[in-house]
Amino acid sequence: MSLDGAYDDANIFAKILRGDAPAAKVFEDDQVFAFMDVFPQGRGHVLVISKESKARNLLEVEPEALEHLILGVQRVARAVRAALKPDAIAIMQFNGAVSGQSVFHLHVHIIPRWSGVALRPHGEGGMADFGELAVLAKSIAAMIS
Ligand code: DGP
Repeated sequence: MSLDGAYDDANIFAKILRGDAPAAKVFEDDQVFAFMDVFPQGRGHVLVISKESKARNLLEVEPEALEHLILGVQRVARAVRAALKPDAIAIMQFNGAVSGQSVFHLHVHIIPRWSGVALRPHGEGGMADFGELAVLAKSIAAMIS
């Protein structure tokens, strides 16, 4: 899908928000939802999405929803740092299939990084064990402030 197009209510993140698909939840408030990426590029890979916006990408999102989203990203990234003690944290976001975007509900990746540990390729890593993701989600959630 290109940068242009209509929001599809059947996308997997919309299903997760509706409770129609499972997710290892890290954090939720009125505006944002954070959960473990099931195809993680590294240990502790979290996704943050807007609950209020139907923007498919950063170019479409309403300013107020973007403000809530990025504040949610900062809050969750701080919790990831506290829980997992990474050496660094990559914040990534893709717009359009050619950039690597595969789910067309705006989302931000939070990926903790450790020195000497390579990142798995975007969209090409295997599926994580859900039980392990649930444990990680709980440890990160405990550090949300
Ligand atoms: P992007 O390629 O930027 O659109 O990122 C989409 C991410 O979503 C990708 O890292 C894999 C992840 N993903 C795909 N399907 C699911 C799912 O059903 N559950 C979860 N938790 N993550 C998913």
